[in-house]
Amino acid sequence: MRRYSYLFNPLLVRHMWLWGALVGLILATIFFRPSASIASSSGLRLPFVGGPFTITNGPNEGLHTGRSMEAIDFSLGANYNVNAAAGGVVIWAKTDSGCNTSQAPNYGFGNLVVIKHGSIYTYYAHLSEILVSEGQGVDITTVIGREGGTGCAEGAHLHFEARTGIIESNPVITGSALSIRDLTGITWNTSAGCPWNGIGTPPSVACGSANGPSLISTYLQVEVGIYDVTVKYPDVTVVPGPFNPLHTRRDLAVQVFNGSNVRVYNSTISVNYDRNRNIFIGTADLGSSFSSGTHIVSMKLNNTLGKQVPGIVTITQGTTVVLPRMTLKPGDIDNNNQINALTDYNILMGCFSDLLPPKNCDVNRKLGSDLNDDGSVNQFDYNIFLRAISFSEGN
Ligand SMILES: [Ca+2]
Ligand SMILES: [Ca+2]
Ligand SMILES: [Zn+2]
Repeated sequence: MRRYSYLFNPLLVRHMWLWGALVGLILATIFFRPSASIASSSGLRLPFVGGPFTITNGPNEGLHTGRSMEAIDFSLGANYNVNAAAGGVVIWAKTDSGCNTSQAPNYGFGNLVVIKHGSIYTYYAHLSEILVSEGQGVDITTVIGREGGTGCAEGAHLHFEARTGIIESNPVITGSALSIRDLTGITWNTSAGCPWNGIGTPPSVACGSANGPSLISTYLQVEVGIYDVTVKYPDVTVVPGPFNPLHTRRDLAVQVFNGSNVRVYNSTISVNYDRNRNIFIGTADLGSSFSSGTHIVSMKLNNTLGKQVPGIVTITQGTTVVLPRMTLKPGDIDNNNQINALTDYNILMGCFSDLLPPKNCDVNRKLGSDLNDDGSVNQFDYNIFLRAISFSEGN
């Protein structure tokens, strides 16, 4: 939205939906003013590639005036690709062409996507097109939609914000704003007083520019399932269910060795549960100076055995290599890369709790022993463990 028109624009009235709907949010944010570094340190990045693009409204400006809402409007160009700001899971992907003060589902946000990144949620509003579905795991290479002007928007722009503490069944009108004004790539027009503090007269020029990252890095896209939780033994075509993991975001250790058997990548990445496909997906960023060639790749989830991707993986610099889906074996509760009938078993039995409380357990042991991630350590986990011991993967 163009800032200097908002003061006298009847659209402002139409935009009262926002403030009316966000009373809870506003009250919450009066008492919650996050430091400017929260969003960046949480791993968010600008949700598009290339630039620089104009920032038409920053936090506090225009239709975002006087609130801690921290939304930023980017003018990328109509139908420009919008990427996820970090890896996560889509919890909201709803079309809505209305511009009404109190109308669900999106209360004027137009076509809206909300992505969950652990405890942080990012919002992408007014999209011309939505390209993801709810429950889908996404990463920074995923184009989640295209810039548009749906809902209460004077023209095409990307309205982007981040919140925490939302109610997932109604993210549009709940939650507390997170600061995103310091995302890498944003240059504010500080001489014009941007980002504006909401006091006095707002600046009458574009408030800055934003240069999205390029995707010239090399990426490994990974997909992992877990035996007996997402895939039964030994037939990988049988998918058990329902699997409702408590933790939709997990850590995956990824190692890459080059043709000379030198380890050239060793990092733990986040993978996110894709409810539609019953697997965890994620992306390892190998950096922009990765050398092309043939490689060996291995990966390990917490409490599963590590496993090598079959065969040799050809990785070409500047591309995204999609690895074959891997299925990992659960039961390595102490993460020493062995499933041991004594040590791992003892931890599991110490945390076993059915009718009686656990004998010897703590938070980490319980997390590791809860092989099906349902919050309890009981006969289900015990059975998964026994099958893990009895089925050799021959790897
Ligand atoms: Ca072990
Ligand atoms: Ca369990
Ligand atoms: Zn906006």
